[in-house]
Order: sequence, then structure tokens, then C-alpha cells
Amino acid sequence: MDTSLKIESLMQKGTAFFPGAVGPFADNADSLFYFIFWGSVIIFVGITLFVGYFLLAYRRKKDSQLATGQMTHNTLLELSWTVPPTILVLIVFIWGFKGYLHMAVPPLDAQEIHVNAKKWFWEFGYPNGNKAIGELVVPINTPITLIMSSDDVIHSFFVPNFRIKRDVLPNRYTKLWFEADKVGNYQVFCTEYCGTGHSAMSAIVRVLSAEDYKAWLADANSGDELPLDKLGEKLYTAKACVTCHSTDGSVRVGPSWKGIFDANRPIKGGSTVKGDENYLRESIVNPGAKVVVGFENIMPTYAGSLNDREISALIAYIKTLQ
Ligand code: HEC
Ligand SMILES: [Cu+2]
Repeated sequence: MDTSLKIESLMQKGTAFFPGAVGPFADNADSLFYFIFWGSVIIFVGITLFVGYFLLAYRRKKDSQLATGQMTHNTLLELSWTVPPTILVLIVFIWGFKGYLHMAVPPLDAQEIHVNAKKWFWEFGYPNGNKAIGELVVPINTPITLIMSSDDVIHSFFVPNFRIKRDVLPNRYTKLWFEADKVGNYQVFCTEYCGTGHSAMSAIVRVLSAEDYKAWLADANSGDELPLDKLGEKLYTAKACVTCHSTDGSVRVGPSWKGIFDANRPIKGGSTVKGDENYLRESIVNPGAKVVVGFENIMPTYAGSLNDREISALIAYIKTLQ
């Protein structure tokens, strides 16, 4: 995973208001926005000119001039400020509601992908059991339903290019669907403030052509040929360890990995533990078992998200950081 923001997906082919439009909802959502926006501009300017004209035309010109007859009722006038606005509001409502229904009901043949939010990364679970962190790879022109839940607090899944956003809650599933019609990398943001690492909680939706997607499926297990410590270095960013751990000795939300291998680790409760392979493995799959002094027990468990080879690779990488 490349963690740098895919800003080009936000700027390219976009307008002053919106990033480039992708998928079935974007054009409709943008049109409705522009309808409301330009409608408001026209009405605002119109009313301002009207009021300005009345201010000038009916101002009191002489001190001696008295207020003239008070108007109490005018049916035509009242209808004109009741009926047209009601029609406008109804247009906006029906237009918006149709778009909402389209977004709310995923097509039956959609491919399902589970999205699991944790502080502070996104994990994607594919039907074949594969899991990926920080990168959602999908084929073009294929409806995808995201079934989303959170392990901790409320997060929110937002893909600006697709104009889709929904809260991701603990203890409940929320759904979102899309169908990407343009190949490319699209930025995902978390848009519900969820703690220290919130701003780093991003991911990429990678939309591939049908052939590239097939090829990607075929070598989804690539990494097998990399030496362990090199694979571990890749996983350090790919599995989002980087949001909480540094490799240069600086303290983030978690302790730096520099020099922890084989060192004595101070554990809450007063004991110390040697930073050997077993301790490191336990720290990854069951982080709450031994909490390092000076830190909170907030690391998510990676049990089930990393396979054996990946855990060994991360340990091999930590070993190199002396
Ligand atoms: C949300 C922040 C967060 C993420 C993400 C995270 N960690 Fe941690 N990690 C912590 C904190 C905080 C501690 C210290 C508390 C404890 O021991 O549980 C810690 C402790 C550790 C330790 C023990 C370090 C020591 O000094 O003894 C290891 C090893 C470790 N993490 C590995 C990983 C690996 C590998 C990943 C990625 C696959 C990862 N962590 C992702 C927050 C995080
Ligand atoms: Cu979040």
C-alpha cells in the first residue's frame, strides 16, 4: 500500500466544487447540487435587487410625507410566494429521494466485500477469505456492496470521487454500494473523528480493468518470493503499523521498534520481558497480554489479519532495526 494521499484522484478532471466523477451516483448528485446552488444564487440576487428597488422607489422623500395606506391582504401575492417555493422544494425532495433510494438498495448480483474499521486503518475482507489493509482492489464495471462494521469507535467511509459516504459503527452493519466506471486509484477518507490517528486513516480504492483484475487475483499471494525482512518492511506500511510505530526511535502512539529486539521490555505491573520472537508474536496477536510501560492498551489485535509468514516477516524486520 502506498500511504501517500492520491491527491491526483481528487484534483484531476474535477471542478471547483467536486473531484472527478466516477460511478453511478456522482453525476446525479452533482446535478442536484448545482440545481440547488444556482437556484439559490438566482433567488438571492433576485430578492436583493427587488428589495433594493423598493428601498429606493418607496423611500420617504420629504419630512412632511406621511405613511400611506397599509396593505393587509393580497391573494395573488400570497400565492406567488407560497406555490412556486413549494414546487421547488418538492422537485429537490423527489430528485434527492430518488438518488437516495438508488444508493440505498444494492443490486442483487453485487459482489460483497467486508469492510472492517479499526483505529486507525481499514481492513477489506474478500469472499475467498483474503484480507487486505489500506487497499480495496475491485474490477471495473462491477457492482460492489460493502458490508461495514467497526471494532472500536464510530468511523465513516468516504470516497469523494464516488460521492459515497456512510458511518461505520461498532456492533452493527451498514452497507454501501458502488460501481466504478473508470480505472484508477481513488482516495478513501475516514470522516468521523476517531482519535489521534484519524487523519492518517486513509485507504485507496484501486479500480482495475477486467484483465488486470484477473492478473491481480492470480498473484494476490505475491510476496512469497521476498526475503522475510523485506516483506516485513513492506507490511510495516501495508498493514498500517506505521500509524503508531516508528522505526527511528521516535515515540508515536506506540513505542518505536528501534532496538526493541532482545532488549528488556518494561511491562505494566512491574515486570520486564525479553523482546524475543515469542514476545513479539504475542504483542502482535494479543497486544493486551503485556502492555509496555508508558503506553495504553489500544493496539488492535492482528490475529486473523496476518498469516504466519507475515507475522514472521514483521518480526524479522523488527530484528533488523537495531
Ligand atoms: C493503533 C495503534 C497501533 C497499531 C496500528 C499497531 N500498534 Fe503495535 N503497539 C501499539 C501500542 C500503543 C503498543 C504499546 C502497548 C502494548 O504493548 O500493547 C504497541 C506495542 C507493540 C509491540 C511491542 C513493542 C514493545 O516496545 O515491546 C509490538 C511488537 C507491536 N506493537 C507490533 C505491531 C505490529 C507488527 C503492527 C502492525 C501489524 C502494530 N503493532 C500496529 C499501537 C499500535
Ligand atoms: Cu476513523
